[in-house]
Amino acid sequence: MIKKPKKITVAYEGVIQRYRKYLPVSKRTPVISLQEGDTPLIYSVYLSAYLGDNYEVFLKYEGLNPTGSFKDRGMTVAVSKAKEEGSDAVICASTGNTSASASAYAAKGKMRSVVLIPEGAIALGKLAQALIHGAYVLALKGNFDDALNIVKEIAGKYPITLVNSLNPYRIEGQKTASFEICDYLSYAPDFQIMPVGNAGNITAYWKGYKEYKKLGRIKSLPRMLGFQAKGAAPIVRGHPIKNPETIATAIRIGNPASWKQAELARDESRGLIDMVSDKEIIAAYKLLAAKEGIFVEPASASSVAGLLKLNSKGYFKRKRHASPAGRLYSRRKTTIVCILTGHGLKDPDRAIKSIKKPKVLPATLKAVVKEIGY
Ligand code: AN7
Repeated sequence: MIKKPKKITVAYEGVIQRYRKYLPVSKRTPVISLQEGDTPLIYSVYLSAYLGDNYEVFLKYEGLNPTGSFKDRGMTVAVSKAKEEGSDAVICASTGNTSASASAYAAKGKMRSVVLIPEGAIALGKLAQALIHGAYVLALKGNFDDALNIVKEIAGKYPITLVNSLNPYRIEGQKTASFEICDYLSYAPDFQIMPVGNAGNITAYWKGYKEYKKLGRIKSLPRMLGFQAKGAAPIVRGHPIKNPETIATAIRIGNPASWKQAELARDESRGLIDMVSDKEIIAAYKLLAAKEGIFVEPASASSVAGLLKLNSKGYFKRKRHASPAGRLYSRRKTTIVCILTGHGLKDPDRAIKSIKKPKVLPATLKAVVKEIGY
């Protein structure tokens, strides 16, 4: 008798395969994937205890995507669709992570990539990524907003596909992160906190939550709480910032492309968009590393900085019984999810600048033992 072969376990294949029915892809779409997504939602022991008995805080660690940031979720869809439509080149402006992701997916898809970055203002790891993946990297004497204006014009005139989050496929891919959160929790969080730069990601998460609600997968929607850096907070201040400044270079953006959509997410969810200072960002950055063992880049720490800022004002207590769905939290704790958008290794310079340098000793047992206190 011939034995039936054992069922072959198919490895995880990335966000397009997992969420295919909710994405604008068909059988004809060539899937260009690096197995992005499926990132951990980590229960934060420290922050949950810090907020108190009625709260549970989770950290969505998007730094564990293949190129180290959430951009991969959007890039797999944008690059696959570009390929499907016959394009052989992609272009983006970037504060770093978009360029790292675009160049990796373009390499996988055998496409050319061109990236425009603000000179001297992107983290070293991100620059290394774009270069090693073979992108045509151009450093402009200007900021991200200047670079974005140029790539928009180029993509409008020449046969090269724009893969900034103005490309709607980017938003489609990135919405899968909210699906994962809901699938994991089996409900939607009460609050979601995230950094806001060009505002594509807050747009994407909100779209994802609304779609899951419509499909009946979740009963309520989270309040969307976005945080900009104080020196780069156009949405909070209500006008574009000409010369944005912050150590969180990823969100050093003065005129976000998805400004209106971010305000819509804020208002529809009855959330807020606020700002945190570089000092608050660095404090949260160090806290995550020291208390949770999670290394993020500074921009990502702004979500936890925002959590701490709102908590100190009693925000979560006031809002506890008034979620958008109007339900009371009798059966479970108030759930807060902070999005950690990028990996700490992206910006090693910042880590080294933030912490005391290692002490230099003579290479002897005696010196080491004495120094560590034995
Ligand atoms: C780690 O790479 O804009 O509000 O060009 O890299 O969707 O822009 C990066 C943005 C948050 C903000 N966290 O997201 C780029 C770029 C990290 C980021 C954001 C970015 P959006």
